[in-house]
Amino acid sequence: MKWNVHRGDITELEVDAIVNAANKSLLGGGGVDGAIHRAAGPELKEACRKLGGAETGEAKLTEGFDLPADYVIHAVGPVYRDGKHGEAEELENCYRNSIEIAKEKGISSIAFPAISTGIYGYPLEEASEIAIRTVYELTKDDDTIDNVLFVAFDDKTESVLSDKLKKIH
Ligand code: AR6
Repeated sequence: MKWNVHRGDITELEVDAIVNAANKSLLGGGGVDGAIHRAAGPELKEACRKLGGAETGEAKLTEGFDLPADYVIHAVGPVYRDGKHGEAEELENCYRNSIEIAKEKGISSIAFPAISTGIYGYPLEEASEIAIRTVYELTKDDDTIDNVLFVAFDDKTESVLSDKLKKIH
């Protein structure tokens, strides 16, 4: 099966690419971003410095360095305000742009964290709906990407993502 919810730490996954829930500086931070930078080692930060930051909704690629994953796709999720400031479109763009990079690179397995649902405060139900719908639509007819993992770090995220995934296919 192509799409699965995986409960665990994204930094441990042996996939072609993991996606990072980054901020606009792309220089690291807390949450999953901090975990990815710690596991990848200091070379990741050096590589990120050369990217010159990114806008909300954008995604940029680096190697994975000490991670089991070959690549990291750094996507900048929106900070949630009230849902009326283009947050949904920006979140959708994170997933869309990450998939686009994966296709360009010929990546066959990719893992996503629940972008924006931690420190950035995006309501979990809505963010999960956007994540699953966007990724499913962009990969269902694609031959290159054959394994997509939606990574949940806690019970609630696991149950909401699993629910949304069941409903879509
Ligand atoms: N593996 C998988 N998921 C994780 C891990 C992990 N190791 N650690 C946390 N999560 P967050 P955001 C989950 O806050 O909301 C950073 O400072 C977490 O439980 O990491 O997009 C950046 O630099 C939640 O479900 O990202 C930005 O400034 C999900 O990952 C800001 O946080 C996203 O939570 C981005 O905030």
